[in-house]
Amino acid sequence: METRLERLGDGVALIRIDRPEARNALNAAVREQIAAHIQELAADEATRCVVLTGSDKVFAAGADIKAMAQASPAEMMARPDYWAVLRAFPKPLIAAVNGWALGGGCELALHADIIIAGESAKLGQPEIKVGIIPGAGGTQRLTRAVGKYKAMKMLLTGEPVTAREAEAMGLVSEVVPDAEVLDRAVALAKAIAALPAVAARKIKEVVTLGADMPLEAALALERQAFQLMFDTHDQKEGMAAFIEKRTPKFEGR
Ligand code: CO8
Repeated sequence: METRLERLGDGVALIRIDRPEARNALNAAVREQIAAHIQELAADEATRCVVLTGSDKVFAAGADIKAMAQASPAEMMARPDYWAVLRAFPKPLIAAVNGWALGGGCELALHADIIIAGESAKLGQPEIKVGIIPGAGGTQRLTRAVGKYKAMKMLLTGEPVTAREAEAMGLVSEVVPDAEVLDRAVALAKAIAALPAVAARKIKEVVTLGADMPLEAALALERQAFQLMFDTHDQKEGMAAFIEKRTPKFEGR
């Protein structure tokens, strides 16, 4: 297996990409396995938050160039869209990035809701250097995350940015020492997993869908989700606990 799924307890699962001989390049097997893990975790009641990581040297070096160098457009079109599973994943997803996150690897990180990067991490969209363009959201998610002028510079030159540059442009949530990336991501995941799960999912849904809607429609979506919270156990419990000055006991419903 090129990936591993681990249950860390406290509502957190960890997916590791482990294909060191190809710098975690995302061949069909890796993409299929990630999609299978994500699908399993989406259906798993006990999982509240997921961390996705690579190794300490590389998050992922992109799509597998060797597996597509001779491909025809029809063959590329016939490939399963494993990314659809990630796009539809309703639970918070944290990318823990050490080393290179390039091309499809950077796009994979961009599917996450929070990105924790190590100080030595480098993120980039080098597709232009091999004669293609990003194909899993690099022209769209990256531009929405950092704005046209930072995105264009990365996309048109293919040059990566450092973790600190990525942080300054809003491409990562937090930069930490390399050795602390996974621990920090898992600690954040556990903190999120301990909070009301319905609210977490609704925040993800409203932020993600709302980003592509006109403001008034997005605000209406937010209002409806906000109102729906008042039908959850965790809203009643959270507010009662605040008023009674005690620790809430959230049940994820
Ligand atoms: N695909 C296939 N093999 C790769 C890839 C890759 N993306 N990256 C590295 N490898 C292989 C190398 O070919 C080499 O294999 P071998 O030992 O057989 O020669 C091995 O991994 C080690 O690579 P390096 O010697 O280059 O390792 P370094 O540590 O010196 O460098 C780098 C690491 C900087 C990550 C370097 O390997 C690199 O630049 N890789 C290519 C990065 C790149 O161009 N990525 C973009 C690919 S295109 C893309 O992602 C399009 C996305 C489209 C949609 C997504 C669908 C999944």
